[in-house]
Amino acid sequence: MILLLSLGCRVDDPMGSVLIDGEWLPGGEAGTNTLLGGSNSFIMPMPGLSAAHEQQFYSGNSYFNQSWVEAPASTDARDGLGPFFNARSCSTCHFKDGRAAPTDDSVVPFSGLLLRLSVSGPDGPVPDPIYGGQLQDIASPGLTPELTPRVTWQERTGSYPDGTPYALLVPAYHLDAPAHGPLSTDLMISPRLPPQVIGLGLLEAIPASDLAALADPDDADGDGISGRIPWGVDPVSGEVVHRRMGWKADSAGVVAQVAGALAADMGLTSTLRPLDDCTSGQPECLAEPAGGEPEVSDTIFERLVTYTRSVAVPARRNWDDPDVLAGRSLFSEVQCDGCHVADFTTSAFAPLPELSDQHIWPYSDLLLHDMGPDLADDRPVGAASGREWRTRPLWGIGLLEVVNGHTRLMHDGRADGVAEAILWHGGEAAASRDRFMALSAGERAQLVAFVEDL
Ligand code: HEC
Ligand code: HEC
Ligand SMILES: [Ca+2]
Ligand SMILES: [Ca+2]
Ligand SMILES: [Ca+2]
Repeated sequence: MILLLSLGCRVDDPMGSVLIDGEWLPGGEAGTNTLLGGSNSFIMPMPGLSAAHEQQFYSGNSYFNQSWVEAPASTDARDGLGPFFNARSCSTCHFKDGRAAPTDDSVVPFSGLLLRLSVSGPDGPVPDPIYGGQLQDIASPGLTPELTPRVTWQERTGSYPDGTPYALLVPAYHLDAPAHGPLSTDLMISPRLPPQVIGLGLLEAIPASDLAALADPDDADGDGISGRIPWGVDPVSGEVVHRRMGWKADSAGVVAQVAGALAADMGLTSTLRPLDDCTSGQPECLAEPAGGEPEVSDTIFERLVTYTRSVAVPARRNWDDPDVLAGRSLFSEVQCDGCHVADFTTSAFAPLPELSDQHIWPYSDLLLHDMGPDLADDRPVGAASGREWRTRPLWGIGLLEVVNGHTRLMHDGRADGVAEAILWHGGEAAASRDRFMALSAGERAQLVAFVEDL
């Protein structure tokens, strides 16, 4: 059947809609791996890469997986970790390029979930004067970690209109033993789970004009869904761009995100982020030795960027299953695609020309949406308000369980599985959620089966 599709046929589904040629290759021919499942689904290079870029992919892969060490060390190419950090390697949080799960009730340390911090400033939020823009719960020897974060979960029960009960978990965050001075009384916290890092170069290659055409900031068409462009300065070009990375789209692109991850998550400086995450309120942090200036050389940085851009998206597995096809129609019917926009064609992409002109299926408009008070972190950042989140691409989502052994979804991992994720949707997505809830149990299962095939 796979052969049939790649020869250009179309498959009619029972609901009468049509599976489009190539839809089972969400990253396009250049960007999809065709492993068809398994725990290595997220670690493959995009098949269309040139030989030179593929070599850089494998080199970047080793830096993504290696553990960095504190300075000074005999191994100059991998020292500089800390003084404050959350993990020793990218792959601790993005294991096999997937996502870590949030920790259980009161278990420490956090295994990948990050807490971003800010306080109110005269012109908007600014980093906390002592604890900075992110909480690090590990420190180099001799330093005390910033504090001990803890999460507790409370059950919230409800039922579908047909009477089927459900139980959701509501997280609460506790910051124990602040070691560097009292916490600000107006401290704002944003919890973030590490997402899978697949297909990111393809997301960068979507023409900005195609995304802008989807924005409807004043909801002119009256469907209850607005969608704003996350404008922000790109630290590389200095230009105002449509920011594309992060749960709140507060990072311009892969380059900015990698520099930010190195500096804030691991305490590793680069040309773009030359300072560790120490504040003037943490003099012992500022006094620690550095592992070079910068700690991550431009060559290693570029390898990491090429790698992070060119991890392939997995092919769909059961696209022709009748339930999956029915779920595909229901996905549009209840207007999940008001935000999770199915497909785009990439434009010319200078960093990796191989990714140009690909028909891709990320299921996201990459716009900011008000998702209601329950999901709000009440911490504005970049263009996003305290209630806005960027539509998550859904590609690869069905393989998280086989890759990472869990099914925790949404920005803080509060949802276990697709149905719970939908139940958490509010704000602009409330009408779509309600339509989902009103479906029969069988139809709900079909819609979930479709999402799990992505
Ligand atoms: C301590 C855990 C942790 C470590 C270590 C870490 N990340 Fe992440 N990563 C995250 C979290 C959490 C997010 C979501 C951030 C956000 O929404 O602002 C993220 C987001 C990303 C994204 C954006 C993906 C998207 O879809 O928006 C990229 C790219 C990325 N990380 C790459 C890296 C690289 C490369 C490294 C190593 C240099 C790294 N990360 C290290 C936790 C981590
Ligand atoms: C108004 C826009 C909007 C609509 C409509 C919408 N979503 Fe979402 N979706 C989002 C945003 C934004 C997020 C990320 C929210 C967060 O993490 O807090 C998200 C997250 C998700 C996630 C979790 C993704 C992950 O990687 O953890 C799933 C699954 C999902 N949506 C499925 C659906 C389905 C199915 C529907 C239709 C019933 C739907 N969504 C309708 C905007 C929308
Ligand atoms: Ca350092
Ligand atoms: Ca900090
Ligand atoms: Ca609208």
